[in-house]
Amino acid sequence: NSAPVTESRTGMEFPSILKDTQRLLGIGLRKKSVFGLKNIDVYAYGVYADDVDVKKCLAEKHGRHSVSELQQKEELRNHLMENDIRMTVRLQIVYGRLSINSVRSAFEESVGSRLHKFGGYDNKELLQRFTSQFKDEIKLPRGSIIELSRDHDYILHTTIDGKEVGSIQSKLLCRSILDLYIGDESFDHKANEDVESNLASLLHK
Ligand code: DAO
Ligand code: DAO
Repeated sequence: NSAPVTESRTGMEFPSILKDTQRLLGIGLRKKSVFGLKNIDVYAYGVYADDVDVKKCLAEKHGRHSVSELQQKEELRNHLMENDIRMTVRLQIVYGRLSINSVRSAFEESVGSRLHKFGGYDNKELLQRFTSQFKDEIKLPRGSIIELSRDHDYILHTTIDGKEVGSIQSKLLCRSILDLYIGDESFDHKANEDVESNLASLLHK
């Protein structure tokens, strides 16, 4: 089954398979309120994970578990974020007037808070290494595609419209980015639920 999946609120379409082996597990929407006045839809996102990595890693941990199904689903999502599983978060820009400065400051706020949460101290250096990839000349019109891919050994590759803009090896950075999208306080709980039910059905098949 390889038809694209549409994010219903924005109409953005996501391929169901990425990089040959990564399967779409969930879709969400990143909104932002501006001046407390209105909510803008900034981008839609799709969360993908490598099929083989998922089965290998999660089957070991959950194959014969007898915990309650609800508890198991949350655990599955956490294992996905914690372990060396190849994953991609694909962002498709909806808001057509993003400036690189607003991207940078949103990033510092949202990723910064997660680096603090998981690292326990201010990771200014790591944050700056990542934001230094955001060159002033980058344009992100509506429809632009940013992919944040975690490769084996926790290397995070960033691409914009298919071109790599940088890569950084950091387990903490990878974990922090994934947390934005499928963590307990993610941008869209719909994505968490999708991921949980898709992981559960992958395992019980
Ligand atoms: O100032 O025009 C504005 C509102 C911009 C909102 C910016 C939200 C940025 C979210 C990060 C996007 C990352 C691709
Ligand atoms: O939505 O607050 C957020 C987090 C945005 C993270 C997006 C990372 C974007 C990296 C690519 C930017 C290139 C200019």
